[in-house]
Amino acid sequence: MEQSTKQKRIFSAVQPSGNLTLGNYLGALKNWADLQDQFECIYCVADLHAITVRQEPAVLRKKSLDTLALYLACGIDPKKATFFLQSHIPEHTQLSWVLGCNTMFGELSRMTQFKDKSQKHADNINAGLFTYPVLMAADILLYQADLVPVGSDQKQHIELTRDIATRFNNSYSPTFTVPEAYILKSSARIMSLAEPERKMSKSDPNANASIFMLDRKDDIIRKFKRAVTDSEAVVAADPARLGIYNLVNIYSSLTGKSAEEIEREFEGKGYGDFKIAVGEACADVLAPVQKEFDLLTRDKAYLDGILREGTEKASCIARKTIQKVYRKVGFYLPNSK
Ligand code: ATP
Ligand code: LTN
Repeated sequence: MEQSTKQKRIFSAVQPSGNLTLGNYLGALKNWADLQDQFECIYCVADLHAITVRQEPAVLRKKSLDTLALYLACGIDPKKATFFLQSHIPEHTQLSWVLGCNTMFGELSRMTQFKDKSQKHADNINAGLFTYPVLMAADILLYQADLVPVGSDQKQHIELTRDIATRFNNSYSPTFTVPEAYILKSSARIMSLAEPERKMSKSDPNANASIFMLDRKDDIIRKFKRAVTDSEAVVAADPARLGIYNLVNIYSSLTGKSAEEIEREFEGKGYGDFKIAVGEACADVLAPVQKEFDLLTRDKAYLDGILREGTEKASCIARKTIQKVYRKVGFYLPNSK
């Protein structure tokens, strides 16, 4: 039993499109660290994805390395997991083209992230924004991943990846592992502190809406204190009361306490005490990550070494898959002597 779980492979990625948020941490990174002992893990910094919206080149370069440093600072061990930048492995774009020719326009038109982002960036609805899920499918299928740990906003993309893989396997012959999404319930969708009906997002222009993983303790507490709630003043995991429900979920994910335990802990107390407790718990969880991040980012040579090693390992797998795919679709490959 243990043998078979050991061999399962995990793939995931975050875009270096800004400062990582508490949503990225609870929805993705924290789980990645928890999974590394059970699975073979490959974690990528999705810089190709990031340019679907405009990026300042120097900032993108810095955020890419910062994102890698945050992966490591969360306790993901480079001896156990493989790390690389998406743009360092050309097979991602190669496979993306082939998969794009096996993906329907109608399928991509239904993607809610495309609809959201084209509204947000109405002046730049580029082709990459539209074909983004094909590149994401290529990321996952290239490594024959079994499981993809993500927040629930990515579920639709993983469903599409499964459809593309199944279609390709049926049209040609079994080629890709059909992956499954791995989504934890309480942290699947951390909501904005300012507009709790929207997802907390690193590209939200309102800095008070998101807690950033590198925020200082006083900023964290201030933002939680200002978080939008309601006038009932009863701490409860009630999905109809979006703001307080979100805070209970965050506190639960940070502390491991169940919703019932939290309701009991704050019975008869107002929102003020609860918000401070959530802020303190959050600052306590992020403090060691921030400390480690500071150390890591001072040692660029170490980070570059991790990338070199990871790129080499990931390239071996990627090369094998692309060769198989090229052969299956009928691209002529000369005999190597
Ligand atoms: P952007 O604002 O640039 O679109 P983002 O903050 O939505 O970025 P992504 O890079 O798209 O972040 O997501 C990286 C990972 O974090 C994905 O697995 C995604 O599902 C997860 N994630 C992002 N936001 C949240 C959230 N609010 N709650 C839970 N998980 C999240
Ligand atoms: N689209 C993802 C980031 C991402 C990803 C992936 C996640 C790019 N490639 C492959 C999982 C697997 C996002 O979170 N917006």
